[in-house]
Amino acid sequence: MKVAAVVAEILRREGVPLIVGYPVNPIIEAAAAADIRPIIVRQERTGIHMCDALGRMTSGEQVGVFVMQHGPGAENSFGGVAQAYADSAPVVVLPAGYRRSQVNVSPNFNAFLNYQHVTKHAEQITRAEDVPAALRRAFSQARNGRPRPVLVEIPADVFEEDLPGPLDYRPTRRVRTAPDPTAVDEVAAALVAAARPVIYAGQGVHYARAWAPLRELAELLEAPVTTSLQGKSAFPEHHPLALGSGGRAVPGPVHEFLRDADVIFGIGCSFTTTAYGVAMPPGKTIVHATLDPADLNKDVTVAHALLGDARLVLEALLAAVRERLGGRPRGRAERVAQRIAESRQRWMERWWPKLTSDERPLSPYRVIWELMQAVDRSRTIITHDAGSPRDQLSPFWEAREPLTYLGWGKSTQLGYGLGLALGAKLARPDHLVVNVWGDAAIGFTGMDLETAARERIPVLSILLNNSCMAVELPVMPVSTERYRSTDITGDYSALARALGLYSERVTEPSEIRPAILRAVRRTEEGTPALLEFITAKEIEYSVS
Ligand SMILES: Cc1ncc(C[n+]2csc(CCOP(=O)(O)OP(=O)(O)O)c2C)c(N)n1
Ligand SMILES: [Mg+2]
Repeated sequence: MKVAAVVAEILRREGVPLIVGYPVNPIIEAAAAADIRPIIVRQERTGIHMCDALGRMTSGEQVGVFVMQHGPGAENSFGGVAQAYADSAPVVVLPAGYRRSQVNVSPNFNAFLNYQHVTKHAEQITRAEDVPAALRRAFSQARNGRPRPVLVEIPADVFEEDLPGPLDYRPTRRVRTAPDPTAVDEVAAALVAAARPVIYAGQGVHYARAWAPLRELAELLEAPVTTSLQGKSAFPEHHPLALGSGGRAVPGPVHEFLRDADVIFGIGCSFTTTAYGVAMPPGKTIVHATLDPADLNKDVTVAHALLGDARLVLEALLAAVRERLGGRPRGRAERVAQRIAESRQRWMERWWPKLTSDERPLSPYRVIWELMQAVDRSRTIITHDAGSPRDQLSPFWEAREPLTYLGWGKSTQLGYGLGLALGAKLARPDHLVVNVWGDAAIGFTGMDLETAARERIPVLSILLNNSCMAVELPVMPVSTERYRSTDITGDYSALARALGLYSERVTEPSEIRPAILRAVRRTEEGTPALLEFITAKEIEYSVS
């Protein structure tokens, strides 16, 4: 059995229904022969983003596998792997390598060496017989602990060899870790004693599918809940205790309630310092539950800590809090909910003119607001891109069902959203999947719209075209004035049509919703669509 066939058989045993890749890598042929669908992208970065979304959308159950060639393929994949590392998504990355005699010789790109700091585990195969053990390690690491990319580099001449003897491979599994019972008791006491607790939920809640116990704990403690961008949709945002998600731009209640809190309970989060997340105000008692000990006391000083799978942590806490409260909430919920509703209303009143604006060029806020009203949100998965679209979308998009919003920003690569949407659509073909991006973002990965058409992955792409990098205007006034350095141009609906998509260019406010409905219908018929909205250079965001 040749090494590529061995890899394909291991993928089959690991339950991998499809791989994403870019030639040349012998695993593509071997996978096809083993009835594993290979999806070919137009550049490696997008393919890795797709795998990243497969992992995120399935709570790590289906680990995406990406394959590419040695040298340029491995070099060009770096951004995708770095993004998955920063935003904690599991991906098994299988680059081919230069032949063993050349792989460690300058200037050949050595994936094992170069990917050290953007993977949680990387190795380079030197003998055919080591392939099964290396893949066992890779899948086990991808499934366990903090989800992040892993990499196994297989030199080209190893692919030419046969596995000596029969394949002995058992699929790997996820094993959950439960928290220290003493710490559970300590944290339960701290949460019950808190006068104004706020819960801050991160992506770990999605990976652990801990949505139900999160909600139960919030209702029992009668505590308001906010999320990180990555954790957005972990708690229903139309719930009376929901503050909305954090990010650079946030709904009004988020800062207000965090400022007012005495205890902040972070669950399945890292409390990482980032421009695309809320900073915890000073002087708060921080309670931190995470499965990664490296997170503890990293960016915030922690008063109480729990280590473990978010679901097991929340279930243990629920039992301990219930016992302390005699099984019932204390009657605070109504007052808390009322304060949240008042705060939200003040915030919405401030933004209402933009959300309903009749201006031309269109307000991006109006486009987002119309989109939210036009689609069935409980069956829609949406993601933003870098730039203003993220800050315009994330505060106002009210996510109701778990994993209906793919938020990101620990790294923030322009063009990430399209690959995420393609991967999410593969994971949830019955959902409408939308990416909202700007005209700079499409410049990075727009050619992969062709992948959507060719591979029949009917996503809806919402392009906010303001003919510039608006988010950079405040920091580039001189270069803009003298050299038009923030200006960019393009007819992206023509581009999308040329690549096989359904597309419209929308300039009239009254046409926003009808165009969205037409495009959604086309996606339901199997055709990906791009709507290009000609928008104003809006640079006001909900940041305070
Ligand atoms: C790969 C990469 N390079 C640079 C940046 C920095 N950056 C963030 S947003 C942005 C411009 C965004 O422009 P656009 O997508 O048109 O959105 P707009 O703000 O105009 O709505 C830049 C240069 C980035 N996030 N990613
Ligand atoms: Mg722009």
